[in-house]
Amino acid sequence: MTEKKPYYITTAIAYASGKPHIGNTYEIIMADAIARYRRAQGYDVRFQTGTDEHGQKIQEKAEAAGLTPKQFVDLQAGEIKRIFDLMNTSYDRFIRTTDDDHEAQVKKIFRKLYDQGDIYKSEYEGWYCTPCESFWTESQLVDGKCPDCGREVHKEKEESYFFKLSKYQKKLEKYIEDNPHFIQPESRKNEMINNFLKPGLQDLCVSRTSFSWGIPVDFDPKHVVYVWIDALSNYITGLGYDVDGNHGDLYKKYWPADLHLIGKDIVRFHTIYWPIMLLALDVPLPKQVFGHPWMLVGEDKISKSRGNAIYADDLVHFFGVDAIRYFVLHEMPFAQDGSITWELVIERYNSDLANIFGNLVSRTVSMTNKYFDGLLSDQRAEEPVDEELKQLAGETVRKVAAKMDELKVGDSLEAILDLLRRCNKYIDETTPWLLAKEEDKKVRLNTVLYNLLEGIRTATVLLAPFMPETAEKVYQLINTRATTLESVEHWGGYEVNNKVAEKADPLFARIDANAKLDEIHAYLEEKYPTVKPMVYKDEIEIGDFEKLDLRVGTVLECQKHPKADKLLVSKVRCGSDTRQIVSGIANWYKPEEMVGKKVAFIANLKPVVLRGVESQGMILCAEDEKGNLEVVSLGKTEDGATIR
Ligand code: ME8
Repeated sequence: MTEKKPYYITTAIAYASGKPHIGNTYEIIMADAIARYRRAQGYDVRFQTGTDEHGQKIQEKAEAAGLTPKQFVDLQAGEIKRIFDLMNTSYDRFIRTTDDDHEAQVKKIFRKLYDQGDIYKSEYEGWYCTPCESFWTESQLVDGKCPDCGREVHKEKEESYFFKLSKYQKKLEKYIEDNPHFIQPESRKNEMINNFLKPGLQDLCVSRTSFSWGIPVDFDPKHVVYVWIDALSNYITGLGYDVDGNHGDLYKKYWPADLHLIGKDIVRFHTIYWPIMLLALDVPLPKQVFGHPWMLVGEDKISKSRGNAIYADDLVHFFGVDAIRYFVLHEMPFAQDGSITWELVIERYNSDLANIFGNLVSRTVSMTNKYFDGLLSDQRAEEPVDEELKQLAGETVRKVAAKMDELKVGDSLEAILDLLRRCNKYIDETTPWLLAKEEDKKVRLNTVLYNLLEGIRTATVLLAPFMPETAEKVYQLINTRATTLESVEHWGGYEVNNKVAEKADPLFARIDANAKLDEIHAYLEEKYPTVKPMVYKDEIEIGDFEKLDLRVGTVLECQKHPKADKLLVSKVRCGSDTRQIVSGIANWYKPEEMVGKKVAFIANLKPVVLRGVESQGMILCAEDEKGNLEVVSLGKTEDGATIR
C-alpha cells in the first residue's frame, strides 16, 4: 500500500480573552471542512487549532475579573474549545500557548535567534497600542491612532530586544516570487508587497518589560517574549519541533504546513514575520497562507462592545450544527466579506436546506416506499433526460475538487446545491406520480427513483465534509454504504437491494420566519439582558438652565379634560398664585389621585390652549423607555419654592 500523503492545516490560535463570536468560529469550521475533504481524498491530515494566551490585554482582563492570568485563560480556553467541539470540528491538537512543550521551545527559539545575532538589545520609544500589543512610529499612525485597529495609542519607552527582519527580506521576497500561491488571495499578496516589503522592513521589537504575563526571556527574565513570536511558533511546536534538532515524528511527517488558514487582519504576521522567523531558524516555509475575509453582522463589524455579536452556540440552539456550518461556509465569499443576520440564516435555511435538500430527500424516500416498498430492483429503462443528470453529477464531483483546491468553499457548496436543484427538476420532468399510475411504466419508475437516490448519494458524499452529521443521516435514510469520494467518481454506485428507511423525518423542517424571530429575540433578551448606552442631549450652559423657573406646587383640584381622553386638568397652588395646568397623564393617574400631590412644574412656560383649555405651565414627569409616566412629586417643601 502506498503511504498516504501528509496534509497539515492550521487555524489562527484564538485570543483567550473572551467567548469567540461567529466570525472567529467561521475559521475553524472552514478549516474543518477542508481537513475533512482532504481526508476523504485520501490525505493523512493533521489539523491544529488552539488558543493564544499571553499578553498585556489578557493580563488586564484577568485582573479585572479578579483572577490570576492562568485561571482566566483556563476558563477562556475551555469556553473556546467547547464552541469548537460543539461545531463538530475534527482537530487533532488543541494547542495552548501555556502548554509546557510550547513554552520550552519558544524560550529556546528566542535564545537561538539571539545567539546567532538576529535579535539584539536596544531601547525603544514609540506609540504603543495596548489591544494590538504593537509599537508604531509617528509616521505609521493614522490620524494619531493605531493603524491596525484605529484605537488610542500612548507613548511608551522600553528597553527591548529587536529582530533584524531586513536581513531576511531578500530571501522572503524570492520565496514569494517563486511560490505564486504562497499568499492567497492575490489582493492580500499585493498589499503585503506594496505596503510592507517595498518600503523596506523595519526591525521588529520582540520583547516587552511593561507586563509579565508571557514567556520569559530565559537569559534576561525581566523581558517576556513578544506575543506574536510566541503565538506563531505554535505551528511548529505543536508538532514537536525542537530547536536542537531532536524533532518529534509529527514534525518530521507534517512540516512544512500545507495551509495556514487565518483572517485578513493578520496576514502581515503570517506572511512576513513568521516566514522570516522560519528563515532565521533554517526551517522550511509553509506552502500557503490564506487570509480569509471577515464575517459581518449585516454590514457592520462584529463587536462585543457594540452588542451586535452573534455566537455559534446560540445559532446552533435554533438551527442545529450543520445548518450553521452550511450557512457560514456558503455565505462567505472568497475575497470579500460575508454577512450574517438571524434573518439571513432563516432565509438560507428555508431556501436551501428545507426546500431544496430536505424536501428532495424526503420526497424520494417516501416515493420509494410508496411505489416499491422501499426496495428498488436493478431493472432499467433509461431515457435521454437521465443523461443530463448523470453528467451534472460527474461535473459536480470534478468542480468541487477544483474549487476546494482553490479554497473556494462557498463555490463548492453552490455547485453541490446545483446538483440538488437538478434532482428536483428531474422529478418535475419525469413525474413519477404519473408513471406510477401505469403498470407498464414500472421499470421506468424504478429507473427514475434509482437516479434520484444516486443523485442524492452523490451530493451527500460531496456535502459530508461540510455537513458531516447530516450526511450520516442521509446515508441512513437512503440506506447506502457507498460513501467514499471515489464511489461518486462514476455514476451508479448506489446499491439496489438496500431498503430505504420506512419513514423520512424531515432533515430540515421549514421555519416560520416571524415566529422564529420572535422566539430568538425573546431568548437573546433573556440570555444577554441589554444594557443600552446612555444617550444625552447636547451640552448646555448653566445660563440655559437658569432660564427655567421651576417651582413646587400642590394640586388642589383635578378633572378629566372635557375633550381629550389622555389629558387631565389640574389646579395647582403655588404660594399666593393658583394656576391651571393641562397634563398628558390620564393613562397613569385618576384625577382624584392627583389631588393633594406636591408637584414640580415649569412656571414660566408660555401658556397654550390645549383643545380649548388653557394650560399655564407644565407638571414635570419622568418617562421610561416604554413611555410610562410618573409625576415628579415632592415631600415637605412648601408651595412656591424654587427648584434649581
Ligand atoms: O488574531 N470574521 O486571535 P483572534 C471572520 N491570537 N474571521 C474573524 C473575524 C470575523 N468577523 N474576526 C476575527 C488572533 N476573525 C491571534 C492569532 S495566530 C498565530 C494568532 C479571525 O482571536 C481573525 O482574523 O483575534 C483570526 O484569524 C481568528 O479569527 C482569531 O482571532
